[in-house]
Amino acid sequence: MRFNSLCVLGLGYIGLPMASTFATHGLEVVGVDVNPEVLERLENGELHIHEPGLRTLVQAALRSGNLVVNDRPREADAFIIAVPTPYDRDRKADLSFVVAASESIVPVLRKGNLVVLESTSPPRTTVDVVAPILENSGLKAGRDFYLSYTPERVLPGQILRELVECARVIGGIGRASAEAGRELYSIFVRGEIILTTATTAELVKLMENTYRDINIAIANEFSRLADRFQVDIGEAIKIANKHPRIDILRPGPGVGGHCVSVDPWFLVEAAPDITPLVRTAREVNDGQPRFVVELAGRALGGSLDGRRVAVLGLTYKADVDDMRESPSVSIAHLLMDEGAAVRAYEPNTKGTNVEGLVSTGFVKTESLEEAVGDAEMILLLVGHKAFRQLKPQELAALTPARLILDAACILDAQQWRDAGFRYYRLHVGEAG
Ligand code: SAJ
Repeated sequence: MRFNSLCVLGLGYIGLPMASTFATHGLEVVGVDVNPEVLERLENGELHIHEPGLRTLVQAALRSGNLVVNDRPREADAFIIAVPTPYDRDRKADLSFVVAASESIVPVLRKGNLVVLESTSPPRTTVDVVAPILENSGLKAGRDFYLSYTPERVLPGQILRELVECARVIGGIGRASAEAGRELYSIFVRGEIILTTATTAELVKLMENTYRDINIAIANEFSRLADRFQVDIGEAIKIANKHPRIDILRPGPGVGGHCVSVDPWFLVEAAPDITPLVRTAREVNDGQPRFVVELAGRALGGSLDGRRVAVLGLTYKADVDDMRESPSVSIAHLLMDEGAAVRAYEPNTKGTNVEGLVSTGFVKTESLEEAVGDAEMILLLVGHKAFRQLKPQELAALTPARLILDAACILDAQQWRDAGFRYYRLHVGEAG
């Protein structure tokens, strides 16, 4: 085997599972992170992120001795860059972590090494940003060392399974770089491995998340139409999806997380003149929290001022603990801006502190009971398992509220109406 040792730069949601998986497949892996707290916790076998099965995997990797952590890369056969690529206030890609990681590899880069970028990046980042930095070593990409781009495509909540089973696209600076990437990833990937160019692979990744964003945007826009025409959107989509070529996604409170709500902007930034659809879809999805708040106001008779609203769910989607870019958090802010008293319950995160919310009078409760105890309205925002299992009688015993707006579109309308609730699913009105 060509690869016996590996450095993984960035020990977040992607880098840590990746480093641990390679380590449990026999490679000597150095996991690199610039955050000393992350390193200290890992050295004690503790994790800074939550993902099903990850703790067991990381602990096994550390126990085997194949995974060690460090604050900078060491010489190795291969390097994987898996650092964040956030966007800044102007919605421009912030490549500073990719640049810093690439620079840190330069002193230890040797002839014959493979460097792989996994971070979601604007088109041409591998060619125009990473290659020139690495070439400061005096070695030439594609000739003296291999350089490829392979996007992570795993779904939070199912990372460990998808890491192994999903098809993987590997784009090289030249065919030999792509082939070297295949040799490395075929150590554990069971899905199909497709070889292409680095820029194609970058674009493929952005196309995937943009396609999802646009499809969610049309579902969200349909929910506004359904409200306008007094139709239950859940029922309408269910019927439309019986058509053999229609598959409308679920409308909801908006699009959050660190991927689908961010990546389309990389395309808009790279080619603003030819991406009006991409931009509009982003704007539609970013406008959905405002629509939900408007519905909440109407359901309460017009004004939110002084009204007591219980928000159920604060993470960006169901059954994860991640609140980054969460539409629920935006909705809580908007409700407070309108003068509502908000108490929110999030079963997947501990503690009562949500950055930016506590200071503005927001209350995050430790239990469902505390959140709904004196509420006038229940605003269901995330389809967590715990909420899908909610029974009307159980909730009725905890709260005086008999008004529920189900923006997650998960409850059985008839069941809640039969139990005496005014139940609305992304519409407000008597029809449906
Ligand atoms: N959402 C809806 N309606 C739907 C589906 C999703 O409103 O029908 C919302 C979710 O509630 C959430 C957001 O969209 O707020 C994104 O959730 P998601 O489950 O679609 O995706 P992520 O962000 O968790 O993961 C995506 C995945 N990309 C695609 O499915 C194309 C994953 O495969 C990628 O690896 C990941 O982005 C990433 O890291 O880029």
